[in-house]
Amino acid sequence: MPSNPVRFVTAASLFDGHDASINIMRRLLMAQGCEVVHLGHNRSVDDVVTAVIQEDPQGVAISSYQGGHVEYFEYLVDRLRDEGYGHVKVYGGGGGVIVRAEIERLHAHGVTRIFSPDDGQRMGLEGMITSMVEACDVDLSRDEVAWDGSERALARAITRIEAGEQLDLPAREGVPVLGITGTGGAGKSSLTDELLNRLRRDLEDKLRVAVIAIDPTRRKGGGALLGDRIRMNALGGPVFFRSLATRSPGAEVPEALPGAIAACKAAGYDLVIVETPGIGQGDAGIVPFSDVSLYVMTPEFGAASQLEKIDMLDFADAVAINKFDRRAADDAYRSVRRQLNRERKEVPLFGTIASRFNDDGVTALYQFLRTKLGLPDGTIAPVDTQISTGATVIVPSSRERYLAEIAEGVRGYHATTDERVKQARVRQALLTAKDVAGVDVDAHLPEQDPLLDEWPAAAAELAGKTRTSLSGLEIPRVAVPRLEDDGELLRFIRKENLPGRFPFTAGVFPLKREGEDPARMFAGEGSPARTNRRFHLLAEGQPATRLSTAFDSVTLYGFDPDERPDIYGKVGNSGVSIATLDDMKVLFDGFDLIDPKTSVSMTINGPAPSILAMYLNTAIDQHPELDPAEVLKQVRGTVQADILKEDQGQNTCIFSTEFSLRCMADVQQYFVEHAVRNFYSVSISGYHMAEAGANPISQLAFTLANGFTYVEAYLARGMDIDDFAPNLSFFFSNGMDPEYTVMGRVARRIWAVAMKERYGANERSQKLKYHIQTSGRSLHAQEMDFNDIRTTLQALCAIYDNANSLHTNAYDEAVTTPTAESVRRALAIQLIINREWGLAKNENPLQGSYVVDELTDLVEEAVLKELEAISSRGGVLGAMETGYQRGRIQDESMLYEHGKHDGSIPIVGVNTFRNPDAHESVEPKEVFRSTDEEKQDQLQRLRSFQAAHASERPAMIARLQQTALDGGNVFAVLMDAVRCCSLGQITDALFEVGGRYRRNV
Ligand code: B12
Repeated sequence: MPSNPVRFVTAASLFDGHDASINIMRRLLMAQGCEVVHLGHNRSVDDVVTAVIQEDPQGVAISSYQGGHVEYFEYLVDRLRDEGYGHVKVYGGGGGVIVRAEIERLHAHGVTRIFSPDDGQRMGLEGMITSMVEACDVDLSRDEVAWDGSERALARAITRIEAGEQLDLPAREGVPVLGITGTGGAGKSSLTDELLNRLRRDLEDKLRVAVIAIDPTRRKGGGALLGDRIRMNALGGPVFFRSLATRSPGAEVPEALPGAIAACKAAGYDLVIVETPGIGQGDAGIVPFSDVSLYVMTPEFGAASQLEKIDMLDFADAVAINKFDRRAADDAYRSVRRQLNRERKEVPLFGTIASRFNDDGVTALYQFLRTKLGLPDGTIAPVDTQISTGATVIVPSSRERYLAEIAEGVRGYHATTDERVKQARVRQALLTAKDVAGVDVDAHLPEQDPLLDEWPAAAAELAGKTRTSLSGLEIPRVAVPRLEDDGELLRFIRKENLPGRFPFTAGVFPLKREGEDPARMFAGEGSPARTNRRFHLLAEGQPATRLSTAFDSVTLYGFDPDERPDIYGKVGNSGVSIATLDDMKVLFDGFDLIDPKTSVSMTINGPAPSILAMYLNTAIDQHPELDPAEVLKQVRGTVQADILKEDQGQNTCIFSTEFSLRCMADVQQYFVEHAVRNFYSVSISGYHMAEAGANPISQLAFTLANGFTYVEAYLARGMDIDDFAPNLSFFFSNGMDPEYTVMGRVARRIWAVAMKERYGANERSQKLKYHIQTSGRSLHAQEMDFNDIRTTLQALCAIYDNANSLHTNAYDEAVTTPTAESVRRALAIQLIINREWGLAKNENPLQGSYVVDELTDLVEEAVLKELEAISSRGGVLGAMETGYQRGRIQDESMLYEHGKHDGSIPIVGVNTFRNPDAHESVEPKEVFRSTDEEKQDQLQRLRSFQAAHASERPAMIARLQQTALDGGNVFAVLMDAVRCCSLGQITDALFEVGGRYRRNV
């Protein structure tokens, strides 16, 4: 425990969603008594420096995995020094990605310490954190900053006030204070952010606003998560934001609050907003400090009698029922109105949806508060409602229980199976009795089950379909069960069946495609031209061209390359840089995108519609002889585009979730209208959640839940299930745990049963197809050669389970994107299994194993329970609002990482069977870094594209924005827009009409 209050700012670097390690570190920092201002992923140097200036911490801790770390950390240290914050210690890590030479360079430049995986193993997780806390345990309140009203002076003044000092600051009267409080989970910080956003726009940044956000100090350990800043998109300009911990257990407001407010006033701010946590319903602690107070609640307060216990309903100047899109919001509104009317008729009550972009309920609340606080009128047109209107409904409330109903449906299916099995057995027994003893059984004889009638023909289809071993044995491609008991046979048919038959447990195709390995290797590096060469290398000698595109981080976040150091360093690292349609054309040069043997997958999510539009236009331009409509019908591939798992695991969200979901549906609608049948509009992914730390059950349950959410959302948009379900695909990670053996089996069965029984979908729609990538997190920087062994086992699992496509990771996974040499070895792993490995001649090796059957049932039941758990939180979107999935994934990640570091999970070469001769991990001979020349070239190409299309752009951007505002199909316009706008230009334009993503802890 530190002797001074120690504060840290934590984040993942710009365009970097790898937050697994920083989430662990920030939790450990809190556990060791620190106050942590967590900024989350994708944070620019400027975001971090601004946070340092306003929050006045002793240290910052950053993780950076996606390349450009040298530029990022050096720029950070320089900026801090320039701003007068050279005393702030800078810590970082990025696994094996930051190689030893780079660590040395960064230390020499002034970074306090970069922690490598070797450090982690040597010092332990707690050890690393203790060393940081000890070094930062200094009393900042002793260092006075001369009072000039600057952010720096104000921030330090607050630090000193928190330490109990009495400061003599100029008093300023007449500055209004707005107090915001409410129940936990009511969305107070989102609402505060939306109010700030309107204040800034409405008053054109003329008003200086200070925000003080309070979070409780933990009783145990004294640490605090200061989790409001991460939610704020409206910071910048004339806004000062400071997070405070209560520092005394049980208090709603810290003792320093009055002093902090006075300091903000003294520094010349025109409005002070104080946001406090609602600890109990009874608390109205904020009232004495505010001129105007707002109480925020949700429709879910329970029985109307609960309202009598809420003190704030007696004191607040305004009440907002946030999350007004929840079920029974209208009833809640009436009950609260009634309660208010009893005592204080004049108190206005608002219904707001702060999570929705440009919500008119929030605008109404804002306009009321503006008047009440005595602020000047602004430019936003007045709204004449008190509650949100025209709420977009993603999943209609009448279907809110979809996940629970699916779980019930699957259980019901199994119950029916048990019943039918019993009948089949009775029938067989009676017929035997009749046969053997001549008993007259006709009166008791159940009907023959039709599935049993169909069986002999199904089994016969496979007769003679064998592969010959070197010893001359005929190995069945699909082994048919040899069951004599009708009950057992029926159970097999209902629960398993042969591959290609409902419920598709063993696979969605009767037989594997011959002459086409399921290999699909993920690749992307540097410039489009360089990646194009890698693609040709991977495709060489393969009967089919199956490419998978990794984009660099700048592209993943929908931006354009730029000279700014924290952007520049990332151009062409960790993937290929694609900013324009011209880049896309170079990327796929020499590949015929409508060849039936060519299919391309693209890992892109936030800006997926723009990148997809570039891809489809590339295919169209490759074939000037064909009608574009014809090209669209033929093109084959997948775009990941799964925004739900982005919020839950991968973090490349850029637009508001609601806008992203709408764009996904626009793409799907466009596919339906243009008969794009061979392209998957989404790859519903569990991979990223697993790599972020989710265990296999959570991975599977969260992914299926997301998949069913898309189904519900598209149905609600009026699309027909069989028009879109075949465009959905899935993507999982296969790690080392036992559950991975049955991942595909469980996924296919649940999906098929739900599709058939709940949604009445046809057979094509019932088939769940998925890609597997072996687990990256299971590969380590230590004893890298051993990684291939892990990958081989995971690949074997995938192939046995009939995955439809497979990426095998390279042994240097923990350090670099694969080199030509390492990727070749990785590809060899799956080729060896497919072409050399004996049992792989058979295509259903898992069927009939007792343990596999039992595992399938166990995993399935665990997944169904999780679906119910999500359902009870309001479905996937409801659970996301409270960070349920993220929280679960972080807990599970922590469990694994602790086990890895304390040795309770044995990892060969890492925490057991360690190489006695090596003290430091051996780094690979070659690591990938994009060259300066490539980066410059990309900038050049971007600028010339922009210049060439400068005149067409304004009208196109206007059309795009208008379509978004009018509710038209955004994707249809993007198909034109990519011809004259770069990726970053499109993203910027859409931010203005779709809203930005709001991060969650
Ligand atoms: C998990 C992971 C993911 C997850 C991230 C989930 C999440 N929310 O964090 C997912 C699947 C989403 C992902 C995606 C991508 N990833 Co990734 N990912 C990894 C992986 C497998 C593990 C990293 C990790 O978190 N490890 C767990 C931590 C706790 O352990 P550690 O890394 O060993 O760190 C130790 C120390 O360094 C220290 N530490 C680390 N950070 C910090 C910070 C502080 C303050 C302290 C004190 C200590 C500390 O703690 C550990 C102690 O032992 C690595 C490969 C690998 N095996 O390392 C690739 C890897 C980092 N990813 C990579 C890439 C390329 C990507 C993508 C860009 C791919 C793409 N083009 O689409 C995307 C980008 C996504 C995005 N959002 O921006 C590359 C980076 C290559 C490079 N820089 O040259 C890697 C190396 C894989 C590879 N070989 O290609 N990834």
